[in-house]
Amino acid sequence: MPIRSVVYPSVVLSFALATMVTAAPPAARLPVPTPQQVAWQDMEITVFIHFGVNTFTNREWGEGTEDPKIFNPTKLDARQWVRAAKAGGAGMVILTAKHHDGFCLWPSKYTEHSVKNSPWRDGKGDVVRELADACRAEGVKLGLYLSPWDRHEKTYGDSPKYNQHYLNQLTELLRDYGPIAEVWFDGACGEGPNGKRQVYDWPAVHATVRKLQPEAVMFSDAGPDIRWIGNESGIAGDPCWSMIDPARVPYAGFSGPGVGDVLQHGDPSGSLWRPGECDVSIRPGWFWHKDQDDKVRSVDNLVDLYFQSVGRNSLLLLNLPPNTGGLVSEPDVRAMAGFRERLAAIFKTDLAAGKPVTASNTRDGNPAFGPQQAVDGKPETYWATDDDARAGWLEVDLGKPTEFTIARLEEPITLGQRVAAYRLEYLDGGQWKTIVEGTTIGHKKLDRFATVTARRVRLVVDKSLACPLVKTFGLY
Ligand code: FUL
Repeated sequence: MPIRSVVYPSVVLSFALATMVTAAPPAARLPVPTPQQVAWQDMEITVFIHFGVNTFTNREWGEGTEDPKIFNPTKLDARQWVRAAKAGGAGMVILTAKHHDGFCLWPSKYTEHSVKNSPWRDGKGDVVRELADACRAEGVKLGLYLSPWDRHEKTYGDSPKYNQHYLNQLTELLRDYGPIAEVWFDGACGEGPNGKRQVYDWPAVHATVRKLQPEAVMFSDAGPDIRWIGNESGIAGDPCWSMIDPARVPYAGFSGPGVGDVLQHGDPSGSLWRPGECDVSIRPGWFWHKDQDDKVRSVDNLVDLYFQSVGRNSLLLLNLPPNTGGLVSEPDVRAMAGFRERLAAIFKTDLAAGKPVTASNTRDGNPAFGPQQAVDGKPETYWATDDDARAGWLEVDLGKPTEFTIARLEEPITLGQRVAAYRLEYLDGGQWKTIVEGTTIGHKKLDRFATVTARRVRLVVDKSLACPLVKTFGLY
């Protein structure tokens, strides 16, 4: 009977599956990221915009004594900045609303050192507003940098007073411009031995952000959500764990033994999830300088940065500084577009996608956790091993000898970061040969190597903090 022949097998099948395997996913290995941290890392590339009085004085650190009248970017077009960022694949733009000179790019009620006393738009302009509007129009997120160190503000160094001033300005920025996805707290302070000593009220600052922009992540050397990677060259450590021990970097600007190391590498036994962000400029300076127009990074160099930041479980925050006209210069715009095109070309065809895969072990023998899940291109599925596994392997059969030169590995980080040591191997004659050895994977690990021609390729996990899980095994 037709009806019976349709119903019967599916009932039998689901009964059989239910009795043979359990569907319980692996327990998370703590700590795990918040949804905001996951969304942040998924962007992979974001853009920094350093702009302000330094653009006009040709300096990197202004002294706070600038005449606001020098700020006059007559062609300013925030939409052009956002388009340049987007052309490079960026999901967010972070503006220096106030750098160390204290000059505010919005008409803050709490200082005269701002756009309101400049000739730009007759003193009626607001760069933060124009950028917020441009970001909304282009579907790009907005982040803001508000320098704690302020060389203009008279109360700086009178800790309670300046802390209030800082909170006032932070409140203006977080209350008046719509959703802010990242708040960037710079740890820099160049006050010399006789300089002003400001003790920041970080708990109050963090509470203000959580209250006014609960979806925002906060960056500083010490997080609380995102950590500095410990250098300004765009290069993450290897290994690079997303976990850290908060006692080792307790506040922004903290310097002490081993801090650089902690920021670069994180800590496999760290109690907090605080992934690393690689901030770096597309030019030698953070601000635009005319004589650096011919020193813009090449597409090759940007791709190298991508491999050493995003490809090491970090995020690339690339600075694109607008010029005195208020536009991102042509060489920078071209480099960004070329960068994205190159990445798209590199990752166009995943040779492992959909190919037959075998594995050392599959969780409960359940195909929902089978190795095929690592090559199915779906971000929500992954290969999982049994709870007691701390090692394992995954083997792809490419069907015929195939050339590849890049491997892409990803863990499902919502369940925590696990893999501590792995190898890539290929079958050569009857022998497995090592292509590369690696340490951590996390959100993404990219390995580049001399071209290999092989049909069978293995990812061997040698060491894992909990049962290994692999979301993506790609070859290019
Ligand atoms: C540093 C600052 O001193 C630089 O001027 C720049 O803003 C960079 C991103 O952070 O600490």
